Amino acid sequence: KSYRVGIVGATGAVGQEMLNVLGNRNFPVKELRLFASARSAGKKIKFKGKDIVVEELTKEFYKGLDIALFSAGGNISKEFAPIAAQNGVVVIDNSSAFRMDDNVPLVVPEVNPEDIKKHKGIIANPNCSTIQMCVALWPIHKEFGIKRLLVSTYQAASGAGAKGMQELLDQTKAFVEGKEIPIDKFVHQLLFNVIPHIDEFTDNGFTKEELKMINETRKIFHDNEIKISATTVRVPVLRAHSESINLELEKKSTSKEIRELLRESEGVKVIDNPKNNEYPMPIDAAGTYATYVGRIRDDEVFENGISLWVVADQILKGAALNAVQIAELL
Ligand code: A2P
Ligand code: 11C
Repeated sequence: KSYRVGIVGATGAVGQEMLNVLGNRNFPVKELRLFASARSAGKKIKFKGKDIVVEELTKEFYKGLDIALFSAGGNISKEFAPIAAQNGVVVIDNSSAFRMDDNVPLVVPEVNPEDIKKHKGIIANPNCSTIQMCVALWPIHKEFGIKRLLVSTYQAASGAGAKGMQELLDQTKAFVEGKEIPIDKFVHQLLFNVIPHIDEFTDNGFTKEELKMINETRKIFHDNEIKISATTVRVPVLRAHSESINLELEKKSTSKEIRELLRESEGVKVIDNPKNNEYPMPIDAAGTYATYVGRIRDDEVFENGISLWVVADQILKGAALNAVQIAELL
């Protein structure tokens, strides 16, 4: 069997990679349709050597589709995803619009694939920084139980989409040419800076990005007992997010055991040879599918403490790849 697939937001950073991942993984596509704003309508994009013309997204877009992959922002998802779902199209939505909705499964295929069965037309793809953390921590949680989790992120410009990456490049060019640094997508200059602010601030002082990491992880793990705190930070990296994670575990373990466990875990690659300067870095993770873990160490800061470092291409595993993996499970 093969499927009629639509990509909403096909011209965006994630949409483009959805196209690549569908092709690279030989997803059984009978027909592929691409949707974006009126600005992009008529533009041609290649899929498996053939040109596909981008269509403007309208309320009729769902007709003739089996699956729709959405990555055009929360407002577009809120408006168009329910229309598709009500008409029998299964939506895999990369935005934050429906993630915490009780009727919407929130799925990382390496962690909770069985949740897909409960869908009522919409399946949510988690936030990128959440996905890579869940892939790395789920095997540890299953085996040793995570009681407390502290995470600080180092998130690339690509998290803000194609325009985010372009802004970092434009700022670099302006700096080299001695021109005024353009600031638009990020609230401050990102070049030569770090910005401890991703998404909007909420009343409790945390940003929405931080709350996504906390709440989505609990939903995906089906565990509301884990104590989680997050600080999410934008860094002047083009692509791939990094995370520093400190864990307090229920059961005693050693860094050696954790390293061996992760070596056997689905979707994870361990790179942990600090004596040879080998550890995961965003520059190496960019463009690849795995979630990389390194710097695994016993940490006396907590009882049964373990610290580690996690890196993944958040456009791929954090978005496009995870969405296509969900479609494959479907
Ligand atoms: P477009 O390129 O026509 O603006 P990114 O996350 O990289 O910024 O990409 C956002 C994606 O969402 C793009 O494909 C963009 O299309 C799409 N998009 C933005 N606004 C709309 C809209 N009003 N209707 C349909 N697609 C939209
Ligand atoms: C970032 N994680 O890096 C954000 C982007 O909830 O899907 C994804 C926002 C979301 O900026």
